[in-house]
Amino acid sequence: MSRKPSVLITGASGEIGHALISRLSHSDPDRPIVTLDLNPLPPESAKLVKQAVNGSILDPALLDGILAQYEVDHVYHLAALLSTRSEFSPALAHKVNVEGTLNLLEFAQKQGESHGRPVAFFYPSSIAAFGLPSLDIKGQAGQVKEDDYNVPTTMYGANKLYCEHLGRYYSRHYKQLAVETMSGKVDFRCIRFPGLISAETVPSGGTSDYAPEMIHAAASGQPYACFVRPDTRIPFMAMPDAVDAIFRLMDAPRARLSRTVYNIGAFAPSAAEIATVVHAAFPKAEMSTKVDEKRQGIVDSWPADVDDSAARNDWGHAPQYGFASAFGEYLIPSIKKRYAGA
Ligand code: AKB
Repeated sequence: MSRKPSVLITGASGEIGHALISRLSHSDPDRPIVTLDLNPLPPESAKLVKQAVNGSILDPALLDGILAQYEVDHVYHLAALLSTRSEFSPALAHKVNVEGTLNLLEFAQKQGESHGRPVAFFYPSSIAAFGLPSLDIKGQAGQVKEDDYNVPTTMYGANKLYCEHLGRYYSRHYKQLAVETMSGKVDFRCIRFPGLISAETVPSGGTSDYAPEMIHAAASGQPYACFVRPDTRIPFMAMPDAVDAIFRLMDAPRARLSRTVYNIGAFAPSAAEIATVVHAAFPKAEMSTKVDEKRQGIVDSWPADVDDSAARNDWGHAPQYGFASAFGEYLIPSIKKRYAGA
């Protein structure tokens, strides 16, 4: 049994988990990593963690077992059903995304009470927390601030927005009327991510997936029909910058943080601009457009770009990759290598 300060990562077999485990195991090799996921970890991640628990964040017995066995002082709660997937099973999405998050916040509070220190809790929110009412307003809104247009149209977006509030509650107002003196022990920190693009993994179940799907399909020689109009624009970020942002936010002194929830951005290309760079790198790629009106409606409700000045000022958000360098220096070379010989 280990009582060393440990990290718990839920949803660890997903895209962010894959990149986070690799970075955490190098930056802090003495801190054991415990993961909780319905799916087994890929072998390259599994060898970097102390224990990979297979199971659900909705299973209290599993969380109690981890609570008893480890002294967790960092939680990265990544498990979620993404936006497209959630629209097919909204009640299940609510269970996983909201009840699951509540379970993890309770877990963190109990851990903090048992070892007496605040538990740093990272929560990935999303541009899906926004809801722009029309394309005209989206066009006029430009870079949207955190507190504007918080009227999401999807179950996933509504879940993310509510969980941002739950985190703020656990962090700042927990049991404010209770007579006992036990204060909130959760140090909740949240980033609203744009669409993420990784060279290592292909996402599933999201609505920003058209960008990563386009490039992975081109590199692996598969035809691809993009499900949004060429003029569709939302913010994106390369995965290494997303993980870098998580590290910067988690390392920032609490006193520097003026908010619990931060927008971050890097670049905001249209689908046509993405197709052009992908085509330049893979001239034989067969790319077309077949608009899925329903998924298009979701992406149209997301902002064309975000104002991330609070993240830049408070904890030094500074993405390394812009649009040209994300594709030219990271995605295209790594993806070419990945599919070489396939
Ligand atoms: C999704 O498309 O659901 C996610 C997101 C933008 O949060 N990638």
